[in-house]
Amino acid sequence: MATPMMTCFQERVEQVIERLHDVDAVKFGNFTLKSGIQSPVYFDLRVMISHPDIMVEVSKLLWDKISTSKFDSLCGVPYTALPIATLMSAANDVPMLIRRKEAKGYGTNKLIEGKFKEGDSCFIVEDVVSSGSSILETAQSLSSSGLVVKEAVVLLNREQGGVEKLDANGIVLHSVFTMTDVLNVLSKRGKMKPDMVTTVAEYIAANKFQPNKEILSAKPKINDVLKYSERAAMCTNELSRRLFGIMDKKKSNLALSADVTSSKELLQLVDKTGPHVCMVKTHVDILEDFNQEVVEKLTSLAAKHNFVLFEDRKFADIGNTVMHQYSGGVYHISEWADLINAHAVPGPGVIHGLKKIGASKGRACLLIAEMSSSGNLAKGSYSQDTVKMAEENKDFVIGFICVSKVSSDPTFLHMTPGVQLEAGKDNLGQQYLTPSEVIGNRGSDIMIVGRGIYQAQDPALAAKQFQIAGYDAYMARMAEAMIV
Ligand code: S5P
Repeated sequence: MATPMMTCFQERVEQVIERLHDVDAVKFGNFTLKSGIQSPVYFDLRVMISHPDIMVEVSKLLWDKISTSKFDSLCGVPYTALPIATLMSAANDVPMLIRRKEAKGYGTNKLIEGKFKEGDSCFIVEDVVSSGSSILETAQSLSSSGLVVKEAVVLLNREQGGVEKLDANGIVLHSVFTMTDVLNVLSKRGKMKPDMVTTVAEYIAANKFQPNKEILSAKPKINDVLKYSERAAMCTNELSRRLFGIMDKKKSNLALSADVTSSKELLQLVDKTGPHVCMVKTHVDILEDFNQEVVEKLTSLAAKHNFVLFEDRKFADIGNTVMHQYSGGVYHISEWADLINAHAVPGPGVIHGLKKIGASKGRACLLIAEMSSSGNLAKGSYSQDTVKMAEENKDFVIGFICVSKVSSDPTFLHMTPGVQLEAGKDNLGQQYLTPSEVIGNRGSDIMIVGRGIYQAQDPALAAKQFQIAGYDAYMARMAEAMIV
């Protein structure tokens, strides 16, 4: 029963909490959460979709929470919040946007569905927040498409750091109720046995986010909390030091894979996208009209826009042969490419041969520890042995081509190909992950993007979008490492 002092809003919140309990969206017992933690309370708010009356009331409560804010559109985080946002949008005549989660693989390749223009503000809607990662990921997609996200609203705040993490990323989180509110309401309304009330209260207290110094420094994930500038200072290799410095200065962890086949197209593409990248990767052997003038122009563009030049030659032969391939032939790669890469399959001789040519010129090499294509064989012990080989040759090997972080050494660079704004694949085995997955979740340092940029209608704009998405993911990863 509501007390006379209780506001109408509070009373409605209590009723919804009780209804959620009645339909088993809130359960008490002994549960193992996705994180492996044992919990006496379990929320499965998805069951709401089977109860339209609850959905409608929840959408009204969420709306009442945000009705004084100003925004151009709403965006529900998939999946449960999608229909909730739809109800809010329809009832209040506010446009909605949808952030695509799955690959579309055809058509416009749009990341955000719905009509908007650059600079429009969007309010994010979510059902439950724990650490805030899902909201942050959605916010990053929206902002990389030109939208401004300053606020989000959630039905249930689990009080596990979401508010703080979002705040660190410039987003204010509003919530209708917290886990403590759920406990208070259900115990007051006689829905829980007294010993369960104590157990849940203890669980909430033990898992509650405490923004104190000890927690901030509890789990430093070494190269997650180190800034590019700090990592630059730790590097003994001149090229990796320079590269981290460029990433810091240009706020870019984007490498353009400039896989076009005419020199003119290559130079135009690189000049347009140069301001947004820390690196340009080439396959000179696909140029139909290669000549030395092209590489001279490329190196002057590298100086003009301040990026590193990486020839993706993937050397994979015995030391003596790769020496010739690297220094001679038509391309004279060692004369102009700052960085090259090699497969570890021939053994350390491939590195020693390349080093003989490149080290004295200040060049460096990446080893291919993993690949992005489906069915590739670079995995498990092969990848681990590749990392060992790199560790033994740190004077010349400065990092890896990989699809997730393979070494915790902060002076090694992790570079990941197979990146698009939407996950998916091409029809020849290439597999794509998103910038937030690659940089944010998998701990890579640089994302390599080819067709996502040079096949875009406006490659410079696409490069800018990738630059923002990649840098936002890096900042979010840093913020997360600080509060985990
Ligand atoms: O495992 C790999 C390694 C590399 S270097 N997978 C890759 O796709 N690459 C290269 O990255 C590939 O040769 C191409 O130049 C680029 C990816 O291009 P996109 O068009 O698929 O983005």
